[in-house]
Amino acid sequence: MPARARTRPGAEPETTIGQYLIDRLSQLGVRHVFGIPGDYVLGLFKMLEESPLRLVGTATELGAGFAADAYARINGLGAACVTYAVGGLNLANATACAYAEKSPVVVISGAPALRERKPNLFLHHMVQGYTTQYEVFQKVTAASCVLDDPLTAFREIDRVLGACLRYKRPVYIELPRDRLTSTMVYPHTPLAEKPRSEPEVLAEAVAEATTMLRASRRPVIIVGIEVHRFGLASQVLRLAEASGIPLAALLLSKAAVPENHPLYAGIYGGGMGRPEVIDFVEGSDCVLMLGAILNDIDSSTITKTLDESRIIFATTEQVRIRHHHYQGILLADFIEALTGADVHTAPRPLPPKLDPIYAPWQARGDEPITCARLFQKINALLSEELVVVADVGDCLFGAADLSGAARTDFVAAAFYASMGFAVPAEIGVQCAAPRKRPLVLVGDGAFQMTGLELTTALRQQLNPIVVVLNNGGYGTERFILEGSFNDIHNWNYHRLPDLLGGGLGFEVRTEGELEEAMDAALANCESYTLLNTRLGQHDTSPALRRLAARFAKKV
Ligand SMILES: Cc1ncc(C[n+]2csc(CCOP(=O)(O)OP(=O)(O)O)c2C)c(N)n1
Ligand SMILES: [Mg+2]
Repeated sequence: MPARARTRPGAEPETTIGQYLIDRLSQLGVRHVFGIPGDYVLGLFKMLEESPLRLVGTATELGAGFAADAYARINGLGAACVTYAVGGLNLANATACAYAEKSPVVVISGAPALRERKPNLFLHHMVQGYTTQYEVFQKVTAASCVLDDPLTAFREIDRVLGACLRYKRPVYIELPRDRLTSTMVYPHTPLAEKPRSEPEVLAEAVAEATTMLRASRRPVIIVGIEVHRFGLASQVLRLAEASGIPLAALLLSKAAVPENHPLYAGIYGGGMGRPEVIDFVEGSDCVLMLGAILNDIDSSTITKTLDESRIIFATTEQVRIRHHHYQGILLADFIEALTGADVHTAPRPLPPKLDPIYAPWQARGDEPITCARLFQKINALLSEELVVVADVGDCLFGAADLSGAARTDFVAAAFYASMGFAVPAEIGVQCAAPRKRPLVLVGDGAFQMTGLELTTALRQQLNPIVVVLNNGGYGTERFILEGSFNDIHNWNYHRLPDLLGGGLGFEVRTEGELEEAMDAALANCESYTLLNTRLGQHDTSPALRRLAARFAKKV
């Protein structure tokens, strides 16, 4: 049995390594841990089962990783717990996704006991040696440790958890099974100290940025993903409101600030952006980019590259104004100081919402459903209760345009772009925010990768609405290069409830059927509802069509 914290008369309280890890996660606001057991981690699973944390068993470790990632995006910290190598390496892709997109996930893996490691003996699941998995995870995490020494284990746990919170990136903790119940005196150290900005550097950077903003006539703020991850959204809104500078977001940071805010211009970026928003941003004479991770999906390389001499680029890692680099400034302090800097901009008209997606929805009975009309219907549905969770493929491009009247959250692996993200991510979303209802948009190809995680949704009594965009294969790849490799076997996705023993399924071929199925989905609060939406093989969202047109013009 795992040892619990105890006190010897006259001594400091003691705890075990496993218990300390659980206590720390709990103190930091983690309430769910996603994963699958294995013999190297069974003891920890038992300890977790007996703790206030809730274990959420998933169908695969990849699913656990995506669920923990989405959970972290909403909750501020997430955790996955798996067995050695077969479990851990299955989780590596999801951890890489969390790293690339700045999501604070704690990966915990069991490992062989130190006392069972013998020369010339391979233990089950081993790859090259005992450090293989640790080395792999060093490449996809911000900090990592092996808790092999009780003398340093507590300090190591705090160091690694501190890095997770500070950098909003995943971390890796490996626990050999015979160290789980090793005891040590319970330390009472706070997690890493809060860093501070260098006051003189901050003042100089703010002075340069203020001069640029005051001299500009058409400035714009681009809201990047760090604004969401580091909880800076209200600060950014205060800056926009105090200065009158309009806001645009990137696909990865969609909904980081409310999309119904009166200063919000839309999503800029990629070849798939709406032309009105691209013109608006590229017509700006000063671009204040806050917390952005620049990448080819978000930045509009296909339309025009923004002029470096007009950019104020500030992230948690650097502040660069034109060609000047400032070190040692916190993003939050920079934003705060700019807000107090008395910058005022004359209002300019925001981009109009011209596309049919924004028109009111009226179902046209037997009319076959198209991708554009599906997104129009979804846009009309958006509410504060819904969280749109999009997978990779045309569902992501289509989702970029969604911007209903209400403030709807958005979760997607929009830059790392790993297929199979959305269904398991939905589980993390609803565990973190039980009052929210995930609306999952997923292609048929991506669904075939991780769609069976709906079994986890059933066990956890979650009620997502899952729209499978069934276009008979890898539509996005088909659009780049046609070939038989883009075809996949068709599933009766709507019959999944028969297999899983729960849920509601609908096959949707017409607008009338979409209407009926969506009404039933919204009314079904008990379980998941799946809509197998039959689309033509070459039917794409308006956003993918724009990308195709711009791409063709460029090459
Ligand atoms: C794990 C993973 N494997 C492969 C890819 C490459 N890829 C990007 S989009 C895509 C097709 C997606 O198909 P589907 O989910 O049906 O969406 P569609 O493109 O048809 O809208 C593929 C194979 C990827 N992004 N992620
Ligand atoms: Mg498809």
